Amino acid sequence: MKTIVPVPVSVSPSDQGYALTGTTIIQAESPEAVRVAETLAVGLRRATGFPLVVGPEPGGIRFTLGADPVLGAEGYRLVVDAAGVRITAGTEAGLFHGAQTLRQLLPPAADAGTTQPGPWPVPGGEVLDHPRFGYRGAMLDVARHFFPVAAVCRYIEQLARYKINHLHLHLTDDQGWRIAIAGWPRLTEHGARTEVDGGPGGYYTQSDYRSIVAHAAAHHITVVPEVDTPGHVNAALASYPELTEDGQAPELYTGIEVGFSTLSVHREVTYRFLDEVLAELAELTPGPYLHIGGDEAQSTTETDYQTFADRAVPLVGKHGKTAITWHELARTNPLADTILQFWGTSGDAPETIAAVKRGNKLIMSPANRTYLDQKYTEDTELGLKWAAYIEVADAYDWDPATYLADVDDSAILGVEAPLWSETITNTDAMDFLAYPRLPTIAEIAWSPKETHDWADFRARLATHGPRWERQGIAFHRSPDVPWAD
Ligand code: TNX
Repeated sequence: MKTIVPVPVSVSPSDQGYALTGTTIIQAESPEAVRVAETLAVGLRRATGFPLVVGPEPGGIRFTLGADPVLGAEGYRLVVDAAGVRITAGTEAGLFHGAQTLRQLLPPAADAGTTQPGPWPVPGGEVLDHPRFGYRGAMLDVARHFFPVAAVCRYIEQLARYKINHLHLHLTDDQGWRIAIAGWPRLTEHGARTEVDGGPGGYYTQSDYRSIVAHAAAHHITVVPEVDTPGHVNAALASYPELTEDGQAPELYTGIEVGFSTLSVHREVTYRFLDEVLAELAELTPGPYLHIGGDEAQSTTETDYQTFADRAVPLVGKHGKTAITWHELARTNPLADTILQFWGTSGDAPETIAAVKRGNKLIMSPANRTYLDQKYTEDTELGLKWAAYIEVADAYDWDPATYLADVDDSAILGVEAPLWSETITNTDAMDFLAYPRLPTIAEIAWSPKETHDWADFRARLATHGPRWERQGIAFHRSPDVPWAD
């Protein structure tokens, strides 16, 4: 049982294990348990070739829903002995996370996409588990390079394995607007036509977006859509010149500079635009959050930035959602329920710390620890390097509650790992940057602080390499990790 990532709250191994066979039944009675059992069965049938029937009769794997105050909204207990595997939780999300742990207890061959010979032992013992932070996120930038629905759905499946429960989609930037908005069709008819380096770009229809949201929901992941404002808007300005200060549409942009575009903060049409875009996004998005960006607004004057923030943040609330913004917006004194996503590289962040004192909560994404788009070392090929070189040990070696002075767990909603896409165009490239750092940040977000131990972590992480190989994940073979064969 010393293989689980993120490491659980407690693990007590025993030598009485269980093995899946061709007659193993997955027992589930409530609709919640049946849904989780079916999802697990689909995953395991491929590799085992077993029927793994789901039903109410006694079975070797059993999912039970039952109140248990220790477990909270997402916790679970898992017991493995000679009689079988029992997973209990107070919620469907808890059962789902327990099923992910069970997958990690099976041999790596269980992750293969084709039938494998087995055997299928599950080591004996008990796990008690629940998360440190309720928000465990990953961000994917689909604006710099566009990623089709299938690539996003594949990422969702990967996130779920490591108990990440929010997918932040960076849907708009200078290089492209990637979500169809019915009232503003040129955003995608024109503004989605290219991407970094002049590739074809692309966008999600509203039906595409709904299918991403549904796939995420089936994996207990909440989608957080971002439209970045008032900067990072060249694609919108190129599509609707009335949103610019001088009424002139700029050309589409395929470079990787930042900070050169801004919405006009003085024209009423800007706020009608944002209001209508947020209305459609709120309608398409069942989750509680809309992210409105706010980063690197270097072409917006300080007064204009303040004016814009004062009007933009309440528009999110008007549509029944909670606003998330990048931490720069802290200096505008936003409404206290606004969540700030911190992406700085040091604890020197007085405006963010002051906002926390006023009641704003944080999502921690310090760029020198959590940015999956930064290079591992100067010799690894993909990625940028403005924040840091981030090897696995660096991604692991920090604590969200000591990064900023006076910001402890109570002020932190959670942790998120952003994957910016200036240098990546396909799923192999996503894999290389995300693995092994995505599971590393997932452990920082889920596991209790007391479990933090590099030697233990790298040994557990090493056992995941063979799993990723079976899943077709092109990971970085970091020299920090003693990879298993
Ligand atoms: C900074 S971090 C940005 C993005 C870039 C990223 C590249 C942040 C909120 N803004 O516009 O893609 O660096 O690492």
